[in-house]
Amino acid sequence: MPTEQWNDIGGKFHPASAPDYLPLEQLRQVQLQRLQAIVQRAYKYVPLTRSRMEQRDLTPAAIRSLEDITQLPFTVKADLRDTYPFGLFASPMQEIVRLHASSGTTGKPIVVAYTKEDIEVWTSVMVRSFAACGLHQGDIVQNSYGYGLFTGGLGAHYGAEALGATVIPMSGGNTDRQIMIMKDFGVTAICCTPSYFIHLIERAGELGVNLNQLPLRAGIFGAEPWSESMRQYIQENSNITAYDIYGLSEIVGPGVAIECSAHSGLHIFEDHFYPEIIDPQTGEVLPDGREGELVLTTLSKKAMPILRYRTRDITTLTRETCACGRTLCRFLRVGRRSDDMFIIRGINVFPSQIEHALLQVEGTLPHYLIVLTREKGLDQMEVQVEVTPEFFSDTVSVLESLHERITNAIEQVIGLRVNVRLVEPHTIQRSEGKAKRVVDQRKM
Ligand code: DLL
Repeated sequence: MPTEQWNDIGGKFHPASAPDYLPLEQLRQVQLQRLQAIVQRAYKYVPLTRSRMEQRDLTPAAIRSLEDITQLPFTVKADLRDTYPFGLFASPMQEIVRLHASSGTTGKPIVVAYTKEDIEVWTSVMVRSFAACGLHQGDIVQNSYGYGLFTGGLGAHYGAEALGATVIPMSGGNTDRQIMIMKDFGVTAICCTPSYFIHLIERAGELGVNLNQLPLRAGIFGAEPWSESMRQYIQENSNITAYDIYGLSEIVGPGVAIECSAHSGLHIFEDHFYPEIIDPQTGEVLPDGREGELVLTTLSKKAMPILRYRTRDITTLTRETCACGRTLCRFLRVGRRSDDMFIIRGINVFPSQIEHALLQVEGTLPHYLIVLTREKGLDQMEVQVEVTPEFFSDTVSVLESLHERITNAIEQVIGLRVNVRLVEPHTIQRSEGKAKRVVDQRKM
């Protein structure tokens, strides 16, 4: 059991966090038992899993060790779409107490289901997440993740409440009101997307509210990729500590993994979500320390057990001991997905690379949009970037030199000279949830 020395939360150690510190042998035992049970369940109740296992001459008895997981077939997003709406459920509707849905890029959403026990597990991993970020009873949590079919709002809500904190169910949007409440209610922690928090910083400045003087001390940011430079920007401009929270609807929602006070990767709640890293091209499992696609298996989901889900999120796993004392393995922040990459004149580019380059240059704001077009058969890329009001009102030569520095910074990162357009503050549309960074007009 952890002692006070692991108490990185500035409050009392939360009992729900005990599984974070399980001795490894015990953790592996729990994982194996749960894996065997979940494979049984999926095989018995989910026709797609059963038929895929049969095609491979597999029965649940094949899972004798954790390594045997590699024999199981992968699950991909299209499987959820193809079985829309309820085809992957392993519980009868009478036992399902909640449905959420995530908007797909095309057509129908994907639907996910929870039994009462699933909600309890989800709540427990959210409690553990908040505790790892130093939140505790007495904290006032402004929950600005969207409530509704998106898992962010209710996931964070249940967790913060079960932690014993006071929850303000704000949902996204209505920015001025968010700032008023943050100030008047003495909010100590906020949950939202990092891009929305940047919008809040900016709007607070315009309204004359100094975030540095508020009791706000922590932000639990996730649902979209963000960079280390973005963290620095946030921390410098609001005097809070920014934590990265990761999750996806298909697996549970937020609360799959969380940063601790060491800020050196996100701890996966391995007792409920079993991680692997694969080569996205070949599907081969990669050893720890190699970058690849994160694959997750739900170990305790009743309503919708998911085996070896290909997240498309690119990261690296490490099992090295963390300074916080948790025995859970970690992955590095997810900076990109294997499918948000775009190819421009043969060069693979990720939006996170552009973000990183922009934030290195003084005078830019973390609001940008990448627009891809095709002119006479040739791909063009324009990066629109907002400039601080001070720079924007400066002389033409100052702007020209800023333009040059940005163009060079991007060229250094991606190896291509692209068109940069400096735009006035507030020109790029703000998001209340996940930010849209790329507009691809090439197919039109
Ligand atoms: O975004 C769940 C969530 C809500 C996570 C609130 C964190 C906070 P989906 O809408 O299904 O679920 O989107 C899942 O978002 O596969 C990643 O590509 C991306 N994502 C989520 N968290 C992070 C993060 C929620 N911390 C997809 N860093 C995932 C990078 C993230 N990407």
